[in-house]
Amino acid sequence: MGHLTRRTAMATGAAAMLAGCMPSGGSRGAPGDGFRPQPNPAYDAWVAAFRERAVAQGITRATLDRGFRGQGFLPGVVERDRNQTEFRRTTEDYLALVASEDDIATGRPRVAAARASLAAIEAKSGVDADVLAAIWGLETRFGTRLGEIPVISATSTLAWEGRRGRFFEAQLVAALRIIQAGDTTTGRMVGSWAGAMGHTQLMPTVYEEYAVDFQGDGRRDIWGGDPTDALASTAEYLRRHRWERGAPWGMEVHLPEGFDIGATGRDSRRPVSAWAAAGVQPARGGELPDHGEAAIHAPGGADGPAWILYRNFNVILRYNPSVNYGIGVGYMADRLAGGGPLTRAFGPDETGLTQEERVELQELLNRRGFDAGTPDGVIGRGTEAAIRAYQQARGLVVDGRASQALLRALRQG
Ligand SMILES: [Ca+2]
Repeated sequence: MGHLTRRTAMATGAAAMLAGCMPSGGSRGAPGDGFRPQPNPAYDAWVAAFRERAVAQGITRATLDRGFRGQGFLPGVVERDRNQTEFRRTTEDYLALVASEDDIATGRPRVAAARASLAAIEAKSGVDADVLAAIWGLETRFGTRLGEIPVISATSTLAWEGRRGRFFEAQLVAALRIIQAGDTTTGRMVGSWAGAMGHTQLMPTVYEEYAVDFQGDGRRDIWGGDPTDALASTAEYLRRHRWERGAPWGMEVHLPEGFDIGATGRDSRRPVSAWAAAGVQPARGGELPDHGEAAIHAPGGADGPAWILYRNFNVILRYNPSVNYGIGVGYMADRLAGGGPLTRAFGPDETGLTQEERVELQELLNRRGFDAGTPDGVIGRGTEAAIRAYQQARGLVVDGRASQALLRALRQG
C-alpha cells in the first residue's frame, strides 16, 4: 500500500498501553533483514548476565537454552522502537484503515467459522461475542496477520537496548516462563516487533495473567490456527476489567441542531435521560437504551457521525487506550453483527477534501502514473510522496499536500 500502511494503524493488543507502543501495530511486521539475528557482542554479553538474573527468578538453564536457541539481536526491532510516531489519526481515517468494507468482508467468513467458539466464550464470560471478534479483526485482521517476529529475540533486543529495558526484561522473563510451562515452543512463539503475541496480540505478562485454555487440551495456545484460546483470553481480560454482561459498548446517535458540542467527550458523562432530554437520538430510531452514565463522542462535529458511549466502552479502552481503537472495535462489532454502515458522513478534513474526494485524488494520481497505493482516502506518506512527484512533474509548488486545488489540477491531467 502506498500511503500509511495498515501497520501504523494497527493496535498491539492487550497491554498496548503497558508496552507504550500503541498504536504501532506490530503484527504487520514482515521479517526482513533487520528481523534476522545479527552479531552484536554487547547484546550477547547482556544475555549472559540476564541468564543469571533469570535463573534467580526460577527460569531453568534448560529453558534458557531452549528459549534462546536460534534467537538473537534484531536491529529492525530497535529501529521500529525508535521510529514510533504518535500518529494522530482522525476517527474517519482510522476506521478506513482498520474497519473498511474490505476488512469486514475478510472478517465475516472467519467469524462465522469461529461462531460456535465465540458463542461458548460469550456464554461463559459474559463478554459480547461480536466485540471479541472485532478485537480479533483490529489486532490481526482476524488471524490473517499474526506477526512473524520471534518473541524472545524481540523482547531481549528491547530489554538490552534499554529505552524501556525494565519493562521488556519483564516481558522476556514472562515469555521464558510460558515456554517453561509448555504452552508453546520458542519456534512457535512469534508476534509483533514489540512482543505482542497471537490472534489478539497479548503481551507475555498479560498472557501469564489472563490467558486461558478454553477447550481444556492442556495448552493455552493463542498462536495456532484455532483462535479459540486467544478469544477466550481476551474475554477473560475484559471480564476481569468489569465488562457488563448484556450491555452494549455504545451506538451511533444523531445530535439535534444546535447541540452543545462542548458537552461531548469521554470525560463528560451524564445519565442517558439527560442526553435524551438534550435531543440525542439513536441513529436508527427508537429510544436510547439506558445503561447508566454515558458520554457522547462527536469527532466530526454535531452534523457528522456521533456515538453514545456506555461503560463497556471504557472496558474496551483497557485493552488499548485509544478512543479511535474503541470506536473501531465497536463499529466493527456492529457490522459483524449485521448492522449497516454509518448513517452520516464526515465532512471535509484538514485537507479541505471529503473522503470521497480524497479517494478520487488517489485514484487520479495512480491513473497519472504516480503511485498513491490502494485508494482508501487516507492521505499518508505514500500519497504525499506521490503528490510531490506529481507536483514536480507538472512544475507546481512541491509541498506534498492534498487540497481542492490539487484535485482540480489532477482532474485536468
Ligand atoms: Ca487450548
